[in-house]
Amino acid sequence: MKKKLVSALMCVAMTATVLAGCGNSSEPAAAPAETTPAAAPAETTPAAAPAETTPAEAPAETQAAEPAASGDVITVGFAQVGHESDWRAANTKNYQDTFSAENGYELSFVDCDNDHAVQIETVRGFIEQELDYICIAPIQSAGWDTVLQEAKDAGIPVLIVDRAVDADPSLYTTALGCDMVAEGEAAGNWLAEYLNGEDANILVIEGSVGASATLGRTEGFNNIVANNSNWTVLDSQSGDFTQAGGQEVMESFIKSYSDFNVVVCQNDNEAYGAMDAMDAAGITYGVDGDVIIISFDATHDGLQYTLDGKITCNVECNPLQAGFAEGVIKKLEAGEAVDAWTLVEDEAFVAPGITSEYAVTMSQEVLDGRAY
Ligand code: GYE
Repeated sequence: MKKKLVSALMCVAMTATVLAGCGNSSEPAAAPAETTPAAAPAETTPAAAPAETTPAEAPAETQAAEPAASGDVITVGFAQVGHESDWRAANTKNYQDTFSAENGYELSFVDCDNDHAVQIETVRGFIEQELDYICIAPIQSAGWDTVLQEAKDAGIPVLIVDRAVDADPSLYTTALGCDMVAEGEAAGNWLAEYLNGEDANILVIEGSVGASATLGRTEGFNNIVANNSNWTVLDSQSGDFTQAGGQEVMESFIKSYSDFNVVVCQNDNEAYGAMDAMDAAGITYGVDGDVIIISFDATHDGLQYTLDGKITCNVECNPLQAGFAEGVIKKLEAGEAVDAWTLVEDEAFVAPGITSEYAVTMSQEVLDGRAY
């Protein structure tokens, strides 16, 4: 049941290696339709568009100046976070399927193994190779100004994908991803509705330190905690978005706390590890147990556990984001302006027998209808 990260590991490359053939047949990528022009109509970055680069800004030899219409292959570098979770594996596959040779791309995919310094150097390598476009899924939100300035000086459009950076938006072309604060708030709002006034003693297994997914989900959930005076967050520790990390943190929580009724895991893999730790300690969880588990991601296995009533609420983050990135690149190739920010929408799911204004009730049909 608990998935191993084989497919992602098979695609790991520590150097900028072309792995476009690693994915299987293309799934239809998510359509880049859910843009939020209202949120950012004017902050387009025409200077970053290949068509508008001047020789002074971008050496004439860079392929960034060649539009797709010329028939040239478009080179894209993707500095991916790593292979820490099922979500990441689905996200990687989606990029490899979308930016495939058949679709006219040469993808330089680099798994940065959750190492910020490696990720910065990876982006520098993409700049040196004069790739047409650079996609970055930032491991951490801080520390990006210098290398983003270097990419801008080289005239290479940068797409910040999945997670956010804490940097001046003029340093990159566009950003896209889920609203992590809204995800945290959805989890909290659902919990308030479900508990209906009962006390909550909460343990939080956070994601990777400094990642915007962690910061946002924590902030959003805490916004709702602040409205509920009978809720206490007993502890909050990083499980690094991994199953092993979730298990380790839960084991240590179990040693320190005996009176808790809610465990919030900031992704599905951490929830699998937390369940293993509670199983070993004889602690019951789920709709028929003593502890409510809230998870994030809503990947296939996470939703199977939700359908089984083990995870009570699972807040989605849609990993199929490459279509949005491709939509941006196509616009830039056509010399069109792009939105500064594109929201990838998501929803929440709850175990059978629960109805919620914040979440969809799980059924086999819902699970079967999912693309990941
Ligand atoms: O929740 C987690 C992954 O950035 C949204 O990263 C992503 C998070 C996702 O490792 O499973």
